[in-house]
Amino acid sequence: MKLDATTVALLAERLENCELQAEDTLKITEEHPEMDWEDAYAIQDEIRRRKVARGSKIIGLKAGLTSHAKMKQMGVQNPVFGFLADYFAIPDGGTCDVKALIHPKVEPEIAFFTKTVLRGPGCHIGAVFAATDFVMPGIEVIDSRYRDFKFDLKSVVADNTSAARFVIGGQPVSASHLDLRTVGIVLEKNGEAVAFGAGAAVLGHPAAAIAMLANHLSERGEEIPAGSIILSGGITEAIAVQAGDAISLRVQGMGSTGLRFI
Ligand code: 0L1
Ligand code: MG
Repeated sequence: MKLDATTVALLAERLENCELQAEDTLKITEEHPEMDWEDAYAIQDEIRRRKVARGSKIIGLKAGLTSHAKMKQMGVQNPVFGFLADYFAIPDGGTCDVKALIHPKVEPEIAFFTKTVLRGPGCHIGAVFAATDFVMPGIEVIDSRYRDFKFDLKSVVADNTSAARFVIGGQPVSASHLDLRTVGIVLEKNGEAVAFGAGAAVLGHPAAAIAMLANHLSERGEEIPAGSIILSGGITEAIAVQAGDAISLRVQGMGSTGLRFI
């Protein structure tokens, strides 16, 4: 690590306050170009600790930048990992108040629900299938705390990978009853199809993102707990939204989910 504990705590406080007050900031590597990956995840961990200390529950995890479309959109080459707090969840068909966010975008994803612990190293998609109870369509609402979504990967990791809200809906389906590589998705904004794709856009198979997450956590002595919800990453590039927009995601064989921005 290059940053001391005080700096990590101050950066976590600043980023979390930006999230809670819907204010943006410059990417933190401007001030701390020396920060490394350990620092970035340490800042994210401190944000997580602050939320838990205030009574939030961590209900799941997320993989981000797992598709070539997202990597190209963001100009990066590696996935990143974050956590999902209880208050990020929006009921299916519910509303999301844009006043609580800075510049939200939506991503169509496949959500995995685990029934047993999943741990690396050496986690592979077979182990992911064995540990998965079911999968469902999910829409992630991302909201980078960085001005104009201008960041680098370490700044994004520190900022909990832009996690903000999500909605899950449709049919719970056994992961082995569908070929998640060829499952087609359509994302609609105000009734118009704005993004299309198939599961294979996520690292060749969305379960590969979950395996990668388990292997990443094992390097830090952690695991994916049983009973987690995990967002496997956007299948297409992210779509900007504003108050008044209605978003729905249809996933072949899994039904649909949606939310409205107010
Ligand atoms: O979930 C994601 O793919 C988002 C990762 C962070 C980068 C961004 O804000 O787009
Ligand atoms: Mg995402």
